[in-house]
Amino acid sequence: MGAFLDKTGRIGYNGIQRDFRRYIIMNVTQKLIKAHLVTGEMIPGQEISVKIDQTLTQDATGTMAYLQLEAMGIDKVRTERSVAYVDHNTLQSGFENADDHMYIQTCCAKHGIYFSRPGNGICHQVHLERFGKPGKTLLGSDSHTPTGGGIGMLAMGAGGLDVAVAMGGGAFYLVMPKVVKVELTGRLRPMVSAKDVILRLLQMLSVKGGVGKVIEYTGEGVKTLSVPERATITNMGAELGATTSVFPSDEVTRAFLKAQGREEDYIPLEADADAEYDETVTIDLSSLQPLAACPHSPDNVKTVAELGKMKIDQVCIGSCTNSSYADLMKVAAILKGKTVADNVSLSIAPGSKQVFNMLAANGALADIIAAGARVLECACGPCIGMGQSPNSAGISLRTFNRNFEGRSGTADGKIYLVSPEVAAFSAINGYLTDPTSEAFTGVDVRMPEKFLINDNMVIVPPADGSSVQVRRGPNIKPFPVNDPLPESIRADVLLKVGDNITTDHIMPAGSKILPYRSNIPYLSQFCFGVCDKTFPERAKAAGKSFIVGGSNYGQGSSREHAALVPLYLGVKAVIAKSFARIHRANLINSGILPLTFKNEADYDRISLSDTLELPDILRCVNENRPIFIINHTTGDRIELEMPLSERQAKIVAAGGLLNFTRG
Ligand code: MIC
Ligand code: SF4
Repeated sequence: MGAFLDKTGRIGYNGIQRDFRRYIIMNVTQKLIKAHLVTGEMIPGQEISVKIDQTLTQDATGTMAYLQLEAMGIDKVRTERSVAYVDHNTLQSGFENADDHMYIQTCCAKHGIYFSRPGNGICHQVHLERFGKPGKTLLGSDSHTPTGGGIGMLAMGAGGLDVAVAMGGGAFYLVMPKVVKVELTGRLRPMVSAKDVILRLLQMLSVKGGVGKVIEYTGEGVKTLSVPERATITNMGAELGATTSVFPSDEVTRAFLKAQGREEDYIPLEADADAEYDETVTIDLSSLQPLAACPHSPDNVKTVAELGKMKIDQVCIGSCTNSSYADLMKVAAILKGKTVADNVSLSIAPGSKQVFNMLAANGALADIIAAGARVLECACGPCIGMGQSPNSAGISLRTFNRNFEGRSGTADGKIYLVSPEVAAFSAINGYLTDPTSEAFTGVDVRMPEKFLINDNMVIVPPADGSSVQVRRGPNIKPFPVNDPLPESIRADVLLKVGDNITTDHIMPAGSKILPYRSNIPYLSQFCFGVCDKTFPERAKAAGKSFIVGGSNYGQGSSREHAALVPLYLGVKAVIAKSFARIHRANLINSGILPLTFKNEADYDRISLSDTLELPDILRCVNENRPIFIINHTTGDRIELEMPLSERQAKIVAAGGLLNFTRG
């Protein structure tokens, strides 16, 4: 026990003499897990827990995480570094968002958390630049936390409650993942981008291809990718449903950290020569072409060439996937001296103040402005529907990571996910453009030797925050807490949905709703609004209900609101073909049962409005007995499954993690 990663990136063991250190053949993922393992065995499929070194929150999930931290009675965070970012709810069209920012800021001062002020940038971009460290674990209340895998971190997304527990020094529980080796060979051709690498992988593996897996990149091609390029790839690994994605930490990583004035944070970390993997995929970087994910799923990928010169209405450049200095320098070079086409609205949101400042200092921003781009603040912005919704049935090209139906704020908007190169050329031409077919290739952006470093928008917490008064505005309402699991549950099916339901379906975001992330009763009116507007009212009236879903239920965001709001509305269980990782954990944490069909075909044996009963469910959970449900409407008896670890069974029986931790 007591394994750690030493300065050379090897696993060392405390209490064993240096010379006798065991040295076992491992891949990067296994090394990172081994060095942080608290409980469990590293056998894929088994529950393990790991120590968390760093945490991050963003404001849309952060308020809930800090309310939960307070409810757990934690005075001061026990991590090496915890950072709270404000990047999602930066539109201040009323008092709500500003109130939430104030709440988070004062909470940070009280509990020892660094506070990244609004304007400083998108959490994942800033964390990569200023705080992430190879060899460390990072847990974030945002599904794109795996961005940190770009510098060799084990970086995972989770619900706010799990992040609150980690801030209090508690371990993070997860299923030991399988490790997929993605062998990169060759080198990207000019105008083909890191975005095309991850889009290709999504095309190959699909939005559920990564569930229960870590995607680990190896091979000669790795060396040809800069840290921001690697981060684009690990960021969008979230769309594969993967637990996380990781690159080795090498000389490229060292150069990045050095340029960020943090060379001392570097350790090398690579897979041992004969390391084993559960699966292998090979991608020849030299053979890739510019790609686009078509509406409404990140895995609906086609080549830009085959889509042809489609007329477009909007282009949005930014988001935590593609808003680095290098990305925006490429965009500026393409836009220089040109004008955005008459039929196109182009918006650009730099990922961080560092990026924005550097573009301003070197004149690239002037080129962007001169071309007619609408420059937005450094924040998530249009990616989460905070403004820039496209026109009716509008076609929008975005360098973002998600194109779920309705997420842009325009119900019939058609969103295509593309690289910065495709986005910039298309904005000028007014139609979808394959950049490899353009004559202009004068884009050769090098990583700067030194980034512009100015952390003045990060507030360091006082050593003793005990006298700080936490300021709570009227937008902050208490969050719902479940009752312990009853002996049996009888209720009606109030919603039946299909495959790949996203958390954006369950609990939409956007500028009208997002400001109410701290107000579950208000939010509840919009639950499943995209699928069935009558659901909230019917669920409230019924008092308790079941939801039936298809496969990969709950993919996408880490927002625990997609569990807390159903909890508030009385949903007792979701019966689905399969679940996405973070959402399943959030359901368990809320005490909502995540049940799966033993035989997927039984999905057809339950209809909307059927009355179902889970007899003796408490005993089944406590004693790990087979679970079945009775369909009183049809008389059917349907076998279900709910594989829970011992700890998860206790959480579910207690009615959620908060009840469980409070004892
Ligand atoms: C997203 O991209 O969907 C978000 C908004 O960043 C979410 C978090 C949230 O819903 O607040 C995520 O990815 O986890
Ligand atoms: Fe923000 Fe979009 Fe990234 Fe989510 S995916 S963190 S909304 S930029």
